[in-house]
Amino acid sequence: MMKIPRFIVTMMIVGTGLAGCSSRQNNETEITKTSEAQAMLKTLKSLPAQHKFMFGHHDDPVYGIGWDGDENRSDVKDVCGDYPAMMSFDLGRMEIFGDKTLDNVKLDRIRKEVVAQYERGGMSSFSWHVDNPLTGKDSWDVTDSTVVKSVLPGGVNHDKFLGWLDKIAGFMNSIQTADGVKVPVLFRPWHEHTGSWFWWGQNLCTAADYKALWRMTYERMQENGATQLLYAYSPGTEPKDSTAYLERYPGDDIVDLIGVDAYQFDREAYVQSLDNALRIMEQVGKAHQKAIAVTETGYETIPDSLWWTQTLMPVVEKYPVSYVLVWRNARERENHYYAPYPGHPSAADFVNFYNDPRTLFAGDMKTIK
Ligand code: BMA
Repeated sequence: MMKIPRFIVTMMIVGTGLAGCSSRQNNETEITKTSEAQAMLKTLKSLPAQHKFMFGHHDDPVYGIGWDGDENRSDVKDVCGDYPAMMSFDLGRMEIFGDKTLDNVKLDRIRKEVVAQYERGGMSSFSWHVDNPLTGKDSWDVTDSTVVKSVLPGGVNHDKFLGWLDKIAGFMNSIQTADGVKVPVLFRPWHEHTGSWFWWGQNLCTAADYKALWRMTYERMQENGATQLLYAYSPGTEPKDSTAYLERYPGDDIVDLIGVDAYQFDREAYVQSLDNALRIMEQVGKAHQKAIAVTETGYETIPDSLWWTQTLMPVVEKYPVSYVLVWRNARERENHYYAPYPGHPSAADFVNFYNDPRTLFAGDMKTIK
């Protein structure tokens, strides 16, 4: 049983009178997750035993190849007839802009889509390509290795950064159904930290500071009452064994799902590294009782017409994954897409992947146990 942090106790006392709290509890119970978040986690964990996994796509319903902002549209749906079961969105730069993200998607639109996805039985997750709070540049600015330190307690950017976390929590808390239920979502901050291309990456901070960053993030979300969140830990494929995979793991009391972000450049290397990562994650997932998922993957432009059934499926079918998510179909950047669109050479193979009884799309979610 985890130690109950002081702020939770405070929240339990002040939180008992809050409106719209769908899983209100009395002040003898520890509030760590809403009942909706618990149900979401239960579903994620139950899928592998049913030999099923969810297919996911980033920014799926907000833009695609040749379109931007249309309603009720999705490249995935245009190809196979259904939305992905998992959608993901990014919150990068909302901490700066307030109303839109770094990929120029309005927060109002994301909120609406996350609610719609929940109501059709699907799930949503969020990554956060957060700006570098020390230099004012983007999350890929790795010119300074004191940035993580600067946001931790005692650091020059601590207060400013808590403000950014509050904005994230405020947005998450604003995603509610018409009945005032906060929609449960998977939050996946500080991703790909085993590489060194983000300011929170491997060579940019110590393991202790990275873990402290996670804990501070989690605690601030809890303090803001964002108990509808599940949390995903998502390294890249750099760790070659479970010790390396867990080197910066923030703790079982925070993390709900463990993942990997793995992209194909060379087929052999991809298959090998994804397979190795999943083998490690299967062990870690069992030992720590966590769901596992391929939190980001893909082959940019999918220049292989049989990629879905001949490359992706043969690796992921060997492991108890809850979902597999491909990255976005950029409308503003040429040749930066990871899901097929009508007429794409891999569309027919994607339909075969869709028809495989093991893959779940949004319409399948109401039928699973
Ligand atoms: C990256 C690219 C960028 C994008 C970022 C956040 O992998 O797709 O173009 O801004 O993700 O979505």
